[in-house]
Amino acid sequence: MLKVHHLNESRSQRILWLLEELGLDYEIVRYQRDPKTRLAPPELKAVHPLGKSPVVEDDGRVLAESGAIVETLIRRHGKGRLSPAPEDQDAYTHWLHFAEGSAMLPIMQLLYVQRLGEAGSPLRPRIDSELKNHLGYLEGALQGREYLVGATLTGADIQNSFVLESAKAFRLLGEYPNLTAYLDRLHARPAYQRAVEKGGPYALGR
Ligand SMILES: N[C@@H](CCC(=O)N[C@@H](CS)C(=O)NCC(=O)O)C(=O)O
Repeated sequence: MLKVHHLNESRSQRILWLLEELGLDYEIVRYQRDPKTRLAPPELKAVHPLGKSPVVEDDGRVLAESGAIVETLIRRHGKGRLSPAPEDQDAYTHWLHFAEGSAMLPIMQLLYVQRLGEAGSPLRPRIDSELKNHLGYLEGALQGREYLVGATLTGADIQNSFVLESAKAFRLLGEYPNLTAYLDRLHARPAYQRAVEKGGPYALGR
């Protein structure tokens, strides 16, 4: 059976959601962040050298990096579900990579710079402008659309959900009505809600 190494309040939540959308059986191995440092416990390094979440074991094969996990699990188990139509394949690949390859960078920079307090303020203008750049790009892409690619949910939406949840946690979504409505739509899905029930408390999902 598939095994998800799940860290609380983390990117692995979207893998639980993916598996719920696909209706697959899976086991959750749970890890808790250190309450002070927010880091994963060292046991995760025994599963994968980076010691980060998500990690998935599928038929004895260890998968890490959430975009790769989303792509691999859909290819192996999706039977066509959550995949793009052939003509949308390039857009799908773009959005799948955009989440971790581009959009998460200014969000992580904001996270770290906020911890510096005043000392971080010289970096803020550049971070703020990159946040606007990436969120504005997503906002435009969702104009008049329910999903990022095609007319139905794909892995690209699941992968980008964590970007928007993190942005919302920093109260960055106020000026983006398309992103706000899109995230609400994703959160309303029964499979999303089942994943949150199974994953445990997930403040980012609110
Ligand atoms: N790009 C990686 C990022 C993995 C990552 O940084 N995961 C975070 C959780 S959201 C983590 O494990 N943090 C705990 C730590 O670094 O100790 C992915 O998408 O899987």
